[in-house]
Amino acid sequence: MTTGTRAVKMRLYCSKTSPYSRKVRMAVDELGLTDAVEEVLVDPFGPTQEFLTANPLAKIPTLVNERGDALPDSRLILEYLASRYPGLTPLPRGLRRWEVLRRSQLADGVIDAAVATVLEKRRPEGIRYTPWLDRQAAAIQRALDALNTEASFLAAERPGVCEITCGAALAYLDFRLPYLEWRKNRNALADWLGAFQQRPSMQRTQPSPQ
Ligand SMILES: N[C@@H](CCC(=O)N[C@@H](CS)C(=O)NCC(=O)O)C(=O)O
Repeated sequence: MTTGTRAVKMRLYCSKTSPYSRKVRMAVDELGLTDAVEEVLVDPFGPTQEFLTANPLAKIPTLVNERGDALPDSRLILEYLASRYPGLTPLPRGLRRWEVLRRSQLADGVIDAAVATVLEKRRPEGIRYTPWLDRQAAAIQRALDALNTEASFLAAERPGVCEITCGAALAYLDFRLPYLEWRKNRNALADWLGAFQQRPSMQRTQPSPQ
């Protein structure tokens, strides 16, 4: 009979195409936690009861941690993992903290607008709302212009929450909205992603159909 205790694995409800899920999957990889986190692939639009019990909002990613608490948002999960496990560049203290959080929020906003675009385009053509799509595209372009002017602050080594969010956002544009040609006139951001994409955490979390 085995008397040893086995560490409880965390469970990550996620998909291999969701950019929010990718943020968490990258962080798990960067933190060397792949053996400690079991990925449970779910479709938030066809959810299982088990997933709905973990997250009544039916959104991925959701992380059920070692204590059984379900964390229902990528930013929250990244904060949780970064506070418990060493490996990511921590948020700076003082005023620089808000600069990093501001940039991360812009990148999260790019993901929000890109996901909204993808969902709108899934509606039958006759009931797609073009002004809404135009609004999302314009928001993406403006936010990328802002990030491009600040790309020198993004690290290629030992990423933090901001780099992970930017990497997931830009790679999602390549995956779902390539027609936006986001690299045009944004060399700094394009160069940064080119280097960042070589990281194993980016390579191992490439989108794939489930
Ligand atoms: N703010 C959330 C957004 C999560 C989110 O919207 N995920 C999408 C998948 S890419 C989802 O689950 N959508 C289902 C829905 O909106 O009902 C986060 O950062 O985790």
